Amino acid sequence: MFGKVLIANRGEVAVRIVRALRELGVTSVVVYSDADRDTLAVRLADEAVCIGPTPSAQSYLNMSAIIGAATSHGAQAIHPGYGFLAENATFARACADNDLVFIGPTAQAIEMMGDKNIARATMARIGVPTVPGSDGPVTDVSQAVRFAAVVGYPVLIKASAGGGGKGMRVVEDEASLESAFIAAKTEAAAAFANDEVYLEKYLLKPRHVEIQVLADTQGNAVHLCERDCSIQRRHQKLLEEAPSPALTPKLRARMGETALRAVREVSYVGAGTVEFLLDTEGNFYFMEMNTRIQVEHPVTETITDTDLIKEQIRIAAGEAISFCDRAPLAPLCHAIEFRINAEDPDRHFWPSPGTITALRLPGGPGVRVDTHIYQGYTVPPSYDSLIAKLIVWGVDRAEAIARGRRALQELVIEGIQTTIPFHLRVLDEPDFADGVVYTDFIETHFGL
Ligand code: MV4
Repeated sequence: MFGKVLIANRGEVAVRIVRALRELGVTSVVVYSDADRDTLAVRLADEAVCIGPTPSAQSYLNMSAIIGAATSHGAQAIHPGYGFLAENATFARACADNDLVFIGPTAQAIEMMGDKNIARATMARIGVPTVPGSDGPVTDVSQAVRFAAVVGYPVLIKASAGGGGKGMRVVEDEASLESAFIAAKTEAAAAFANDEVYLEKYLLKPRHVEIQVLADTQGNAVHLCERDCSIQRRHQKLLEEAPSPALTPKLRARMGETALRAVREVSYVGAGTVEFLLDTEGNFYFMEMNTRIQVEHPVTETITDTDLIKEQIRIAAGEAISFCDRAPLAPLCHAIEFRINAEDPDRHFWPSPGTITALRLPGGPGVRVDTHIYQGYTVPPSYDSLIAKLIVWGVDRAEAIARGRRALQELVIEGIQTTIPFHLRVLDEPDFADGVVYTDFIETHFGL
């Protein structure tokens, strides 16, 4: 095991990683920007080092400053958390070049999954179901017209370098294909410096179901069931749950095995997530693979009784997955995570930074809160608006929902606006209670 690990992140995930390291008996070093001097991770970590000014380009994305801090503080490994440098192949390589272990997959695996078109082609080649579409990039309009005619409208133009909903265009008919194709390419070029696009049939009313996987360097690979992330607003997840209300044990086993086939094909190592769309007939299609630990990992930790951050660290240190001979194939309970953002749901979810004047965290049975906030903490305007994750669980979905409602009512955050009241409205929707959730849920139920 490592003696010292550097955490290249901030906020609740930095706190989460400090906790895992402490339990493993590993010394933690957290980096921070000028804006984050007074944060909980800085207070809880064994060591802390300022790596630059507030803008993330000069701090949390500053590779040389982070690697310099790791080297000068004697860390053997770097945990990137999520966001920032977590899926940056250049950073993973820079770590290796400086004799530092990047706690995550290889640069090669990050690169290959980062190109959504290559990832899709690789999955199609090994028989993982993909949405009907172009086999490869679409380079001119006439080619797009031909593919669209074969798969049928509506079609979706996606950027190869995109993902997470960025650079996508829905096309309803041939008349609008040319302008959408040009717009998608222009947008992709500006956003990713890569204008390559491909085409898929656009699925109506899909659910977003993703499989958590772990693979170690000793040849073990396990899946840890699914998370249902259908409740999103403009590609920002609001709440996640597991198990998915849409899966049967048989479908779970098939999706899990499919995700593991993907993992083995690319010799994946570490924690990862294979994203699928599930259509209304129970067909599932590979979307993309996230080569990082995700925000919603506590949902999986809860339903499988595991510690994914500790497993990531163990795997990076060359150890085997601690439970690889007894991976839970069925969820032990039902869990829901509510993302508490410093945003005003009454004002188009506009960011609401500021000082937290009063804070009451919920407790009692089936409640976990992952957060870096405290009374008197000032949420800076400079970063992501996630300030807490409330995770609740129960023996079944109904109990988890009741606990969620109860815990959201106990949770008080004063001084800023948050997404707490919006979550209560979601829980009150009859369709949510019935598990009838699709990726257009927020749009259709709230007009947002
Ligand atoms: C799709 C789709 C429908 N058909 N692909 C959005 C993010 C990216 N990961 C994939 N996305 C979608 N791809 C086909 N062929 C609908 C979406 C989509 C979506 C997916 C997951 C969660 C929320 C979503 C919201 C809108 C669209």
